Amino acid sequence: MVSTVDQQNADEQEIVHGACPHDCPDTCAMLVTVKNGRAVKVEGNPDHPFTRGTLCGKVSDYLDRVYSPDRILYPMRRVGPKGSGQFERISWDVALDQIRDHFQQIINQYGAEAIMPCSYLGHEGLLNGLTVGDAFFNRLGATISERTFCISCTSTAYLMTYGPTHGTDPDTFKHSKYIILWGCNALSTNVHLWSFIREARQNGAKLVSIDPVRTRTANQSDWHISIRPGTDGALALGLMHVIINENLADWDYVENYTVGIEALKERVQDYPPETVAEITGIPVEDIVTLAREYATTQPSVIRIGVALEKQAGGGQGVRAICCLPALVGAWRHLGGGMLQAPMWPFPIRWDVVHRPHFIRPNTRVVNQWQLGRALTGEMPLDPPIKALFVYNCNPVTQAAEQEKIVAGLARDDLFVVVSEQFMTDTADYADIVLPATTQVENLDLMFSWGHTYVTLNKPAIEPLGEAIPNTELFRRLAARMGFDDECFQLSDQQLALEVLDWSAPVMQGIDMDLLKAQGYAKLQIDPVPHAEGNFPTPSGKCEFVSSMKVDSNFVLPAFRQGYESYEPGAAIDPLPNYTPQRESPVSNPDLAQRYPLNLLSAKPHQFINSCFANLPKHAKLQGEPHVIIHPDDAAKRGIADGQMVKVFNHRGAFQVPAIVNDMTRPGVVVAPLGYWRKLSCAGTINAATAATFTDMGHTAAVGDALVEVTAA
Ligand SMILES: Nc1nc2c(c(=O)[nH]1)N[C@H]1C(S)=C(S)[C@@H](COP(=O)(O)OP(=O)(O)OC[C@H]3O[C@@H](n4cnc5c(=O)[nH]c(N)nc54)[C@H](O)[C@@H]3O)O[C@H]1N2
Ligand SMILES: Nc1nc2c(c(=O)[nH]1)N[C@H]1C(S)=C(S)[C@@H](COP(=O)(O)OP(=O)(O)OC[C@H]3O[C@@H](n4cnc5c(=O)[nH]c(N)nc54)[C@H](O)[C@@H]3O)O[C@H]1N2
Ligand code: SF4
Ligand SMILES: [Mo]
Repeated sequence: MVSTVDQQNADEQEIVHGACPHDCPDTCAMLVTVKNGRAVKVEGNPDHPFTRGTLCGKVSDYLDRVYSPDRILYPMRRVGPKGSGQFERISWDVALDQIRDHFQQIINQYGAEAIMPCSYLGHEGLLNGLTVGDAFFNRLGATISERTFCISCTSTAYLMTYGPTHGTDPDTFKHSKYIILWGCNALSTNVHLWSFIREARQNGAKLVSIDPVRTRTANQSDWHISIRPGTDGALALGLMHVIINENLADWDYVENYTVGIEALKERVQDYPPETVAEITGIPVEDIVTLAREYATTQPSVIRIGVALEKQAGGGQGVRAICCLPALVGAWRHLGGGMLQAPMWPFPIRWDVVHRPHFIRPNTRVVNQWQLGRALTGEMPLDPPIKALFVYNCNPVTQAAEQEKIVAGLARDDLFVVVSEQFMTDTADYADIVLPATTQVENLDLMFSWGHTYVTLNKPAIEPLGEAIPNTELFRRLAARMGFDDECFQLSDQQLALEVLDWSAPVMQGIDMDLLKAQGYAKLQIDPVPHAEGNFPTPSGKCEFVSSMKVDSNFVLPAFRQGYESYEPGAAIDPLPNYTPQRESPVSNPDLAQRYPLNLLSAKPHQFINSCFANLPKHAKLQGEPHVIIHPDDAAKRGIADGQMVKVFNHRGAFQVPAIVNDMTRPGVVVAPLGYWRKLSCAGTINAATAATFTDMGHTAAVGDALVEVTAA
């Protein structure tokens, strides 16, 4: 048992409490063994009730990342053509001077909005993560970066129904009797939840996986329901049709703790199982059986993944799914209800992390999914973007419309700074590259979007080379720009004390001393929060008909540097509905004629997004980039297993070997995400995806993409 931090023993070995920094719901508590100043081992903290002593296969080799010979350890400037990857070492002083001079010149000529930050959750920490640059860029008056890469759409739909509740605590999944993983490949993407699911199954629970692909999770489930992509809203409405019409609802719960049942009853009449079977491709009997089993086996719980939101109607689809647990009264029970992302109760001080008081009225906002459109001028911007500052993010591989991003980054008149650990596809286009620390080299405090523990990460070793934490980067930049505001003077230790509201009821009994001693602490939350309603919505009830003021342009301020105002968009139906895919035979028959296959992207098992894809051990375990195609679709095109194919549409193309396998549905092809473009044959999946928004939260509908596949 490790009960004190930095336990020192006779041979100068110490164990330091850490936390995995990656963009993963599990936020594992790590123990880092340090010997003579060098980290020699990372392992999962055995005491942490969610980590349970193991790290995943990616991060158990974290030290390969830390000590990789490819780490960026010094500031560099470009000496070859844009994108050539030719750089020379410079000092921090020269790097900061050059950034200040370029910024100053751009501000004088075009105004500060010509500068755009670009960042995401490459680091998940409250100090070094999503919001680390916000105070600086808000103070600068730069364009506001709208960062909706993940769970913006899902969260909007969830909040419309339930408000900011943690929902079903994942720690209680072991009490469930019926678990639905809905568009969630937990064995790859939320692996620590699996041990709780395993316990539930040992106690007799049934596990259902709803996924167009027979993933490793679907394979391990008791029942895999293969669904046509983007039709989940129709399935949920169809399930409610059966539950309501067969009188399987918990009417007492509905009457006392929900609003809008009459409207919902009427809406679901449009979705009888026969219609839903047509839309979803799921047999009628399966729809009916699923509805009956789900309603009558309690406690039941639904865990939704993130891919659901990447469809034109993804938000309303998630809204419809959200209604199910209230309809059947699953919230009454320990281990019953729904899990989206239990991050809502973390008492984050948004005023501290964003410093929104710096934001000037009417500051321009640009969405990062649409970076390619913004950089190439397709999106009319006045002033144009003249400088891009990238940190915690790798847009070339991760954002949609890759060809446009690459073309935009190649602009000679665009000044690009990239803070990174490695020379990513994006860093190749930098004018200035800055070295960033890894997690064992910096302090951080972690929230989680997959459990309800706060975790402390203490630095275990000195920073390598001249690498610095993101917090220090923005302190240095602020000083160089002459910003003398107090917030830019705060040390990491001070920030750690400021970013959370330690007096919030959920933090009762938790202080920094406890975190230093134990490494983590569980928020004080109710394990059965909604047995009697109590939802944090305007009505205090689950809202089948939502009263939340949202429209298609609403984005949570957390995803836009704390900026609240936005241009009104299209109205959103306050009652869940089903919207067909944008790129489908139903909505766009001409396009479907030319490009008949739906391209999906899967999160890679051995990488976290694009992190680790450049490390030899991880790349070997993950295997070659590929596309999975159903045998019927392959036969029609004369494609053999292993053959090199071109996957393409009007937006772009990538080339990979085909895997011919019935784990995917006819009409659906799947390619894993995260492979680096420069380490791939030609392009990667985001060459073919679209940056067009879904119905909510300015998420890009990257799963709603039609392609054709031919022999290369
Ligand atoms: N190993 C690993 N773990 C990760 C990550 C990683 O890159 N690698 N990334 C992390 C991040 S950032 C995130 S957001 C999460 C994502 O976690 P998940 O949401 O679990 O991951 P995805 O692979 O995006 O999608 C899950 C499943 O949804 C299915 N799917 C796609 N479209 C649809 C649809 O329309 N309907 C239904 N029902 N299913 C659909 C896919 O086939 C896939 O199997 O994972 C996190 N964890
Ligand atoms: N087609 C398609 N596209 C997708 C998705 C999809 O399902 N399909 N998923 C989307 C989702 S859910 C997500 S979350 C995004 C993820 O998109 P990104 O957040 O861009 O993905 P990462 O690969 O995690 O990139 C993070 C980068 O940050 C760097 N980094 C890590 N730590 C630090 C640090 O401390 N300092 C600095 N300066 N840099 C650091 C890493 O080295 C890495 O290169 O991708 C989205 N893109
Ligand atoms: S990537 Fe996820 S599962 Fe792996 S160690 Fe980090 S938090 Fe845990
Ligand atoms: Mo994500």
